[in-house]
Amino acid sequence: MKIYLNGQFVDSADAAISVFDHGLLYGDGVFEGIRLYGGNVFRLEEHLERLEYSARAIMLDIPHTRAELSEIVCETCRQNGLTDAYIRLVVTRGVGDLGLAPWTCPKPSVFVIASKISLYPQEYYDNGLAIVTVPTRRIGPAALPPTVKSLNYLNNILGKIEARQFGALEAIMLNEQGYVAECTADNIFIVHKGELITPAISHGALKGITRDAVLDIAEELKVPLRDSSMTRYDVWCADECFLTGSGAEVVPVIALDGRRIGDGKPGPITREVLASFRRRVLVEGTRI
Ligand code: PXG
Repeated sequence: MKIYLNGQFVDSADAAISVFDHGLLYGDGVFEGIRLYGGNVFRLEEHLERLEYSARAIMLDIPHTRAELSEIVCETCRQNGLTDAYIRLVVTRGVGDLGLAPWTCPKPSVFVIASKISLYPQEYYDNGLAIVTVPTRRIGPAALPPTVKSLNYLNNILGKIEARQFGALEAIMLNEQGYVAECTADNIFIVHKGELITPAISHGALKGITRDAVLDIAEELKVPLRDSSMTRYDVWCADECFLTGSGAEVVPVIALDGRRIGDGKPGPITREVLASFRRRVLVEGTRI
């Protein structure tokens, strides 16, 4: 496997980052998780824009233009002969002194991994996931805006550990006010009386690229749409529920906290959104 690392393509065994890189020492950096489908990078421009916004938020100057980053991502896929892949694009603060001060890091590190991804097994797309609400709250905007896709994922990792302790693969994280924010690595949607509802970004969610794609799909399918506040009650009493993310794509949820959602099977709108998403990814995107 060839990895792009600071201007070069190197073998994965040689793709090493310094122990003085602040990405490692402090989680000081930003990243994107992107998908390649049938030789097309899905919504690459949107991913690169989000990366730029994340970098701006943490005052990190990405040493590349958007066009350069786009080419680096595509070339990494070509170098590995991939047509379907998960792409991890990372920009760290770079090598610096011990101590938080980011100004001791003169040069950000940039690397891209393009590899196979292990999706949820097909049975979850067919039968749905049972998820739980975890005690760890999604970090609030007053601490670190959850819209920043930073290398510091400990908040979500604590949520993921708790999910596993409850025997679930994914979990709802509430915001500090107790409203549903999102899951540990996915956005959440419910369907109630024919309406599609997702928590507003201001409730502590990442502005997911897949979430945006589903909002477009809902418009195309003429499903009424709302982004608003959402409580666990809304999910317990929903007719349908699904999660979205670059890794998960669109995955049905059939139970929350031991309460069955709808009839306990993936619902018709969920199935339609999933089918539409799978069609879209094959035709939309940047040809590598
Ligand atoms: N919320 C959080 C906290 C995320 O990390 C999403 C929502 C969905 O966003 P996108 O843009 O992907 O629709 C994410 C994305 C992984 C992995 O390695 C994680 C994500 C995406 C792909 C892979 O577990 N998180």
